[in-house]
Amino acid sequence: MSTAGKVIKCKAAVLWEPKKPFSIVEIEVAPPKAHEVRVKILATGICGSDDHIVSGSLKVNFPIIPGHEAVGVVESIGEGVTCVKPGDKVIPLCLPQCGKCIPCKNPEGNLCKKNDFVEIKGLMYDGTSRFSYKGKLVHSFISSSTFTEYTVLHEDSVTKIDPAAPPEKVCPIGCAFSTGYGAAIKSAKVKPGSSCAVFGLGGVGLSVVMGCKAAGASRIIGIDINKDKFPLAKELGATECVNPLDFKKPINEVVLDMTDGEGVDYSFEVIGRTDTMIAALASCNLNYGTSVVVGVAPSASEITFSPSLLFTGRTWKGSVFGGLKSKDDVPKLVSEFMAKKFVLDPLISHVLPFDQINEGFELLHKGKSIRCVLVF
Ligand code: COD
Ligand code: ZN
Ligand code: ZN
Repeated sequence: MSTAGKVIKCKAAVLWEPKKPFSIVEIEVAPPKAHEVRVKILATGICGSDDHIVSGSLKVNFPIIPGHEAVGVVESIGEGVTCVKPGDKVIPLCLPQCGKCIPCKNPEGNLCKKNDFVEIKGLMYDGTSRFSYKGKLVHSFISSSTFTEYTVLHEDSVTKIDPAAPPEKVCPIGCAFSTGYGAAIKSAKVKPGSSCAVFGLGGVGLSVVMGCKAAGASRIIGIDINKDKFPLAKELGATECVNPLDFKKPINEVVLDMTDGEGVDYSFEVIGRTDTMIAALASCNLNYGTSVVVGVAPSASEITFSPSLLFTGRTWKGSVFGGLKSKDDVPKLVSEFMAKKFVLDPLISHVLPFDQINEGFELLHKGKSIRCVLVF
């Protein structure tokens, strides 16, 4: 029996307040309105940003259904939707691409004006939610909400992918992989034969390493305070790895020593700390080096640094979703994965049933997981 046009009752992981476990409850998911799409989620990864909601460092409206790195299948579409049809395999886009706003129209832009990143409201464009629990409104998260059997997305926030793509393998393309890989190839535009330093070797940092390698970098220095991250970083392309805790001098001086005093051509901060943002900047060449900030520091933090770090010519820039155009680039990355241009398996350290979501977050807290994927 078709569920199109009807309210669907399904399981979802709802967070009622920060610093509490998720409760899996039966919610109601309203049918998609005009230009919206209802999607059955097949697999969803747990990302650091979801954990920022749990820890309280990311300000959102509660109750909320987090999750934004997933693969699903279209259940039904609202009036006027032409980009997908029921049965299509899709990736929800935590960063929308409306195609009409100024950043969408600029070839170098990707922070679509319809984003729910900058000021997180957790509502659809019309200011309402499609989620409710016992009649009470439940908020969505960054245009996606994937810790639920069914979600409703605006058509700007969904993209069709190769139907043969394995859901539990390609879901990191919905966030971690694109964020890291794109930071190297699109935001930094790493050149063949160049040198790179990647600060932080979690799922996003390892994706930066893969991007640097794909771009033809000849030297990729991985930096992390957890040496257990080194073997995988080397497998994915790091030519050497260093642990700042093994040195008495600051890590940027270590990187200069390793590069005959020149510094690297490109450095990436993929931790989310202000001290490592400065260290990464100081690690790149003082004249033509580029340093890319990928990590998001805690909301109230500020940076003090010597302007001479920039005066000599360095470029310091940020990168959101790897600078990629989400709706256009996500399906391309899925196709490249299917064509074996890069691997994703090493990023997926754990696969758990959806009901074990709290165990998945525990693995992340203990530093044991790169990506934990929940399957429905
Ligand atoms: N020096 C070196 N390494 C460190 C230090 C330090 N002082 N502190 C921590 N680390 C290492 C940790 O050991 C760990 O290996 C790594 O840094 C961080 O990895 P994870 O696994 O905790 O995190 P990731 O890789 O999943 O994500 C990191 C981000 C900083 C990218 C993430 O938290 C973030 O800020 N994301 C927002 C960026 C974005 O655009 N997101 C899009 C939607 S979510
Ligand atoms: Zn737009
Ligand atoms: Zn994410």
